[in-house]
Amino acid sequence: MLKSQKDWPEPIIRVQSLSEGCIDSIPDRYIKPPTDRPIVNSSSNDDTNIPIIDLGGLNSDDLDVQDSILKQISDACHNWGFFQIVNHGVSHDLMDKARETWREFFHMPMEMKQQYANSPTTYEGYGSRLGVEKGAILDWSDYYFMHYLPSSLKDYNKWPDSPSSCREVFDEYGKELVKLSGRLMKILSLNLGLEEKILENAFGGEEIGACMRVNFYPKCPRPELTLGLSSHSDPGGMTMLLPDDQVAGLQVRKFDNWITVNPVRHGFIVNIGDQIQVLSNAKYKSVEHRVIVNSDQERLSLAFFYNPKSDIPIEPLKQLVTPEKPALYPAMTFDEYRLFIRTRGPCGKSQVESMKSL
Ligand SMILES: O=C(O)CCC(=O)C(=O)O
Repeated sequence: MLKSQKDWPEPIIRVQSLSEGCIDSIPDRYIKPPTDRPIVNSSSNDDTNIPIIDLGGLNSDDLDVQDSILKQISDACHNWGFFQIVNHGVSHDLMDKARETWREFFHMPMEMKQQYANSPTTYEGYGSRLGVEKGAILDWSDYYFMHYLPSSLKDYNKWPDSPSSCREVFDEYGKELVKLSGRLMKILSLNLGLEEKILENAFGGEEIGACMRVNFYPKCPRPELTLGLSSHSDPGGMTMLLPDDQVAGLQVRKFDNWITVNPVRHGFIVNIGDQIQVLSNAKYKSVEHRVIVNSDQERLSLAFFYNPKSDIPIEPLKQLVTPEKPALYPAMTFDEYRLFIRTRGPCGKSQVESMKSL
């Protein structure tokens, strides 16, 4: 049985400090095995991108327009597990402010950021690794992790008080993203042929969880040897990613290929997490993704995770379990589930695959 650990197994080194200090090499701890290394700066002209879906028509009175958006989301979930949304209702100004506030945070002097250094007990605060295995190969990124919901976990003392806009901006951003996530959860439920509140209710209704990880990927002199974030599927319910508006880096697995996402301006990248894979009895699948870094530019992204209440059992919805399609997963709480990535770090889809009971 995995247990949460109080301390990191080794002294924490900030990747940002490494990046500022290294000219043309990176420490061995960040060098991935050859099979995991990315192909960077490939000259391929492939312009494959994940689907881009305009949600504007959801407010239309025309039912055909609404149906067409539901169908696009359904296709994107089945074919990609990822899509980008535009006209989603979140103010562009708020999106820009959120990004700028966090960029400012990561550019503050190290002593100020260190006040928020995190531990593996809750992960809240300023961090530089996922997983607590001694000697693990690490990713080329720092991050800031914070809870938004339930309100019992929301602790302003664990949110940076500088830059001064940080708390106000994240409060507003969280509120908007919870609203948007709720709308998408309804669509995902309807697309399963079920009542629109089914997924939300299975997540715990009013008591759902939400948290955010702001990822900061400093410049890296040897991007072909490492990853900003190793391949993983998201352990939670659904993720709304605000990517960097200047620098690409997210790659999504499509069969044996890695597709680099070309972010659309003022869009969010949405992806299905493991908890929705479990609830839908694998009708929806979480998809592996990873992040590549580059030598010329740093990159920043805000991943907002919309999750089930953490202490209720999550298992395939009974409406989706039949003699022909028995339950593929046993019940497990999200608290138990997320200990895996918190202990071992990002490991592809190994956790949800290993849970399969058939
Ligand atoms: O930085 C990105 O584009 C992706 C981040 C991500 O996958 C995560 O935070 O789980």
